[in-house]
Amino acid sequence: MSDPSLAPILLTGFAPFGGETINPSWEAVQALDGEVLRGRRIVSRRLPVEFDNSLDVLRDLIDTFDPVLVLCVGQAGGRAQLSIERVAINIADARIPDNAGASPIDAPVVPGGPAGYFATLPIKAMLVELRAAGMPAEISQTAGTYVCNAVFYGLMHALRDRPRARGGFIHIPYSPEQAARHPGAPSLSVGAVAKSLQIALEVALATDADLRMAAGAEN
Ligand code: PCA
Repeated sequence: MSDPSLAPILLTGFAPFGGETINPSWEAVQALDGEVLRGRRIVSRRLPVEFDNSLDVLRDLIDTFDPVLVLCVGQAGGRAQLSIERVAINIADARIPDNAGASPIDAPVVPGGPAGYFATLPIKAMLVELRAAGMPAEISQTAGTYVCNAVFYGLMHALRDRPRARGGFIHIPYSPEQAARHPGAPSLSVGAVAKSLQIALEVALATDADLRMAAGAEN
C-alpha cells in the first residue's frame, strides 16, 4: 500500500515519433503506473515529442505531484542496451522535426542556463543492479540533441530549486515489433524494459551515495 504522506515517484515516457506507431518508453512506463515502491506510488505520464510543449507539461507535473524522484524514459532506436544517461546539455539541434513541426538548430534548451547538468540518480548503482538482474545496460555519455535531451535538461533545471528531488533519464532500445521493421536493429521487450525500470527506481530509492566504479568510454 502506498503511504499518502510520502512524495510519489514521477515516471514519464513519450508519444510515438519519427513515423513509429508506438513508443516503447510509454508502453513500459504505463505498465508501472500505480505500482508502489517502498511506500511510494509511481505516477506515470506521457510527454509530447515537442521541444516546447514537453517542458511545459513536465514542469506542470513536477508542480502538481512534488515528486521525490523523477525518471524520464525515451526511445533510442538503434541502441542495444538500456542507456542510463549521465549528462544533459543545453543544446537543441533537431535532425528531424518534432511532432509539432519544430526543428531548432543549435538553440539553447533554456536561454542563459548552464552548459549541462548531471543526473542526480545513482547511475552506477543502477547499472550494477540491472546487470545483476540479467538486463543489458550501459552508462551513456550523451542523450543526443533532440527532445529527450531537452526534457532531461529541462528536468534537471526544474529540480535545481528542489534539492529533495532527484532526477535522471534512461534511453531504451526499440521494441521487437519496431525492430522487425528496422532489419538488424537491436531490441528489448516492453516487459523487460518495465522490469528494468522498476529495478532502477528501487535502487535509486535505496541508494544515497552512488557506487564508485568505472563505466566510462574512450570515445
Ligand atoms: N526519443 C526521442 C524523443 C522522444 C523519444 O522517445 C529522443 O531520443 O530524443
